[in-house]
Amino acid sequence: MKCDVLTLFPEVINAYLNESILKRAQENNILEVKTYNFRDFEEGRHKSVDDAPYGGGPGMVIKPEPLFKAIDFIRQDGEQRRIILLSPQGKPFDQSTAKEFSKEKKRLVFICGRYEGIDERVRISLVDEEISIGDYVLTGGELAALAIIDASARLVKGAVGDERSVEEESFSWGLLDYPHYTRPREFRGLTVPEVLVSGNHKEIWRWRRKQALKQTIEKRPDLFDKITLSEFDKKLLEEEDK
Ligand code: 4FV
Repeated sequence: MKCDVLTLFPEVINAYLNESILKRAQENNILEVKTYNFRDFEEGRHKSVDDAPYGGGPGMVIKPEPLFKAIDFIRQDGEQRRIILLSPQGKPFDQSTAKEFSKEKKRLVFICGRYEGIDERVRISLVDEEISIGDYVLTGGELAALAIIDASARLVKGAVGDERSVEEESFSWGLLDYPHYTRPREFRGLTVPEVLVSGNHKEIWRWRRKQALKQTIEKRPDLFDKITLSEFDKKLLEEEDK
């Protein structure tokens, strides 16, 4: 998975990517992330990348020139690219998009806005797709770019230690996750469900599937409505809890 991140704060991106799983993924050439400060592509003494909005109103808008020049520059290597703008107007990001990006052969270019946003001509002429990580307004697109790179890169084969942890995670079934427990067996009077220490892997699997289904019904009925219940799931949900 190869990415370019256009941002006014490359250190924010590098700081997060320089830890843990994502750091190792870069060391193992599973993930490559290049950051570009698009202020570097602005001429003029002040290198100002923003200006007042036409039509008036509060705040500032990022000018088209530095972003067009930055994209022209990175495209010189002739590599195929998908140019992604992070914004609240974008298509909601989800696990299926993460899966798609984890397999993408083209370089993913993330444009991180700041201020009120970027000049519309960037979106019209350069952007292939717009993505949102949620219905709220951030101060910048960096967190959105990091969330998308994180959720996608961890699905690349070899990124996480045990592949099962991404294959078997409930979201890959379209469900919320089942509860997780670890030692101690009893903590402040709170105990671990018997089935999980029974060694009966079939029963453990049934319990986890049932918990994932129940959690999704309770917490995310919108997600539950999207899944097709198997006969097994229907019987599981009808069964009384042991
Ligand atoms: C955002 C989001 C987001 C909008 C103005 C950056 C900010 C500022 N990006 N999902 N929600 N972006 O709020 O992706 O330029």
